[in-house]
Amino acid sequence: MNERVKQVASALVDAIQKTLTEQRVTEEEWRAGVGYMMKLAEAKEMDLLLDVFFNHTIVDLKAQATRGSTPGMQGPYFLEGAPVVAGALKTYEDDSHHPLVIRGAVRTDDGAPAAGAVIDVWHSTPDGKYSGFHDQIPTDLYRGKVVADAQGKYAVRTTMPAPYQIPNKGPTGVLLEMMGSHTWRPAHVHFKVRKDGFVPLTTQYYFEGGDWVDSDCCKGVAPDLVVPAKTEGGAQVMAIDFVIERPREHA
Ligand code: MBD
Ligand code: FE
Repeated sequence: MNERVKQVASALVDAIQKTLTEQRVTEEEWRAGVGYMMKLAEAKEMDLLLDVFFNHTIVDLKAQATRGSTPGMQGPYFLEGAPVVAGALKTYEDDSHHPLVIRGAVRTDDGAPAAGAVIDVWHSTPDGKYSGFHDQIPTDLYRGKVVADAQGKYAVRTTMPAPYQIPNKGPTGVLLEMMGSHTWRPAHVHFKVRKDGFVPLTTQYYFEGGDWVDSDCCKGVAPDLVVPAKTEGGAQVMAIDFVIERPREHA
């Protein structure tokens, strides 16, 4: 027996049973639902579907409790082993997409610089794919670990990510469309900021005025996570200061 699993899983089962009853779901519809879940597993989209519908709920709960920066969704495309990069993420060699500079500082919850904090940065290719997951794109492209200096400052160059479309022919995309939603996420950059003794900060940021910022199919956009449009020397600038917090004694 596991008390927590019992509590949460029992509540989920109750909620589903209640919905099946209220909606007077037929046996035929039930079978279609079971078939759908089988297809989801076969297409290896279980994590995608769960992220699309529920990751933002978990993140909203985290946001209510943090003294650090606003958290965001991790999404399904984080890889733990990204290379440490100096100055720039590796991109396609012929990537002529608009340059992007991401820079700012990492501080701790008492305002001190978070020297040596490690920031995992990852985002889509210019054609809206993720390395290591789509089209056999090598895993070291468009992702890397950026190390903050002694003042907590960091900067990294890359190229602009593109809006990301949930694979629209897979089971997740098909369901979203049957539910009357589109399958697009606004262009975004993912971050995971870590330093020993602090709670890891997982978040993602969006570009003001970008397509789908107001109608993200994953409902991941919080006002704090939209950065103002700013350009400098021909590059788009994403200026982000992060705050990481110490673990609480009574979580
Ligand atoms: C993504 O790129 C993403 O960030 C999330 C949260 C869900 C699906 C695709
Ligand atoms: Fe993403």
